[in-house]
Amino acid sequence: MNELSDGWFSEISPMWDGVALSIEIEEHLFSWKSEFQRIDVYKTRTCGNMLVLDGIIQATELDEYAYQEMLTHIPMCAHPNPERVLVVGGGDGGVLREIGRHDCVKRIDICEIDAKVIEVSKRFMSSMAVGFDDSRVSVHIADGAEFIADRIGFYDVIIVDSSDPIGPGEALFQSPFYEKMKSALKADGVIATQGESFMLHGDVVKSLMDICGKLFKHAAYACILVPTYPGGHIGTCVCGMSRDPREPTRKLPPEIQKNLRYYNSEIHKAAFVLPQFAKRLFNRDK
Ligand code: SPD
Repeated sequence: MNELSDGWFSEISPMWDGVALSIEIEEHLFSWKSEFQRIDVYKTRTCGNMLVLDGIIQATELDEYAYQEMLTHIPMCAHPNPERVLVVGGGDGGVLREIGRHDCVKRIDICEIDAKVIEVSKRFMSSMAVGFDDSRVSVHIADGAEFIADRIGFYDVIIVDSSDPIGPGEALFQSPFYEKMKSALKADGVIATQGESFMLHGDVVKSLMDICGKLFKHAAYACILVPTYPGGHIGTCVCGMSRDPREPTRKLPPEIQKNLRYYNSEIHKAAFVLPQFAKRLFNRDK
């Protein structure tokens, strides 16, 4: 089976062997091989513009809000007063857009390895890339693990919006990176990372949860519904030392909440409720 056939794009990967989501496309708007990966943008028939890295869907204009809101507002609302925030990856700007809704934030660093992703998102995915317009944002084109190495006890919240662990995102799923993130956090800081699917990639999610469980007092997995990700869902692994991130410490003010489409305080808590197989997978079935 080919990635492009008869006007349909199919997302094929060994990470979901024998299963592929197909999306009907109207136009192949852009294709580029950067130093790190192949970047494609399609105009789809029903999902708006779609950003694809190395053949894997990163975001469609139809449903990107679900992932970006949850990956952002869960750690941001688990923290009582996040002022310094770091995004690793996230070159499309969607997570920046969501962080920017929080008035308490004073500084937002984004460390994206591939400058071309930012450039392409600004051109074709403007409803997400609007996040770069916030004056609190500083952009760093660098490797995330190297960037955080010398920032000790600096951030209130770190959000890792990575691609899958095949390709440039691989190191972001391994223990040394989590150790560095822990060092870069303040004592009461919170981390949220792209946590993959507990149904399709149990081994990857278990390994992440094991790494986090050893390093942090609190480590929990929240599920997010996203129709255009494999299996229709994805997760985020949320960790901290001083408080349980499953409980929001702040409710978003009505003027922010009214502009969101997925996140609210109820789904913050509910997203962490695990099905039995996942409790077993994470050894939390007691
Ligand atoms: N299987 C693809 C997971 C992609 C997660 N990152 C998406 C980036 C959107 N900001």
